[in-house]
Amino acid sequence: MLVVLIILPTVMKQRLLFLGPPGAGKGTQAVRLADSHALLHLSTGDLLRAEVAAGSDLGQEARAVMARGELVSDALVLAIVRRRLSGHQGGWLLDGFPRNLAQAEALDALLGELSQQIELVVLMEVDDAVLIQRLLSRGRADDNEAVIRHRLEVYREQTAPLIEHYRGQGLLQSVEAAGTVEAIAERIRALLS
Ligand code: B4P
Repeated sequence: MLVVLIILPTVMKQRLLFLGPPGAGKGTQAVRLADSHALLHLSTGDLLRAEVAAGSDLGQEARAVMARGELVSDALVLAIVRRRLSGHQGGWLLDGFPRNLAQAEALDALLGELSQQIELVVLMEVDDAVLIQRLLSRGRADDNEAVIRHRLEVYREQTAPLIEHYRGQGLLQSVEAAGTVEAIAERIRALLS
């Protein structure tokens, strides 16, 4: 009997969203993955810091909010994301956005308009003690212990509800985000096919 094997090419997921507490390593992993898979890396944190550094009106509005560890206004962040995603044809990786349910719903609406859909949400999970240690050693302007603890509270209150939002859409996969950068990258890569 002749057996014919048909091997279909694996289609990698290429519209991704990284979710997780501050310091989980979203930015660290996003830069690597976007580079190796030619994805547009959209980090709202980086884009806001660039506005602050440039001293734009938007940056002046964002500066104090970020220094307190709170969330910048939804309207401002959404305007940034809309500008970057509109007209972009290839894959993308959203890092640090959305940060609350209002942003998630606005993103759903924007992606509907653009006829694009999220293919995978990666939840990066790691203990608070590890997060605090990582952020203290990074030492960015918003990385002192009081502000870090406040950012963790903001995460729990405003961002963590997105876990159920995306689980309900069947998009969520969790990754243990402790260990070496390479080991975590490998866990994430395994979710893409
Ligand atoms: P973000 O820029 O998103 O930063 P983050 O959550 O603090 O860090 P991330 O998880 O990306 O960790 P990273 O890889 O850098 O937010 C900053 C602020 O911007 C927010 O507080 C808010 O004010 C504002 N903002 C951003 N998006 C917003 C939105 N959508 N709406 C409203 N406001 C918004 O890693 C952290 C450190 O750990 C680094 O030093 C890294 O080198 C290290 N590290 C990473 N992986 C490691 C590993 N495996 N082992 C050891 N160290 C590791």
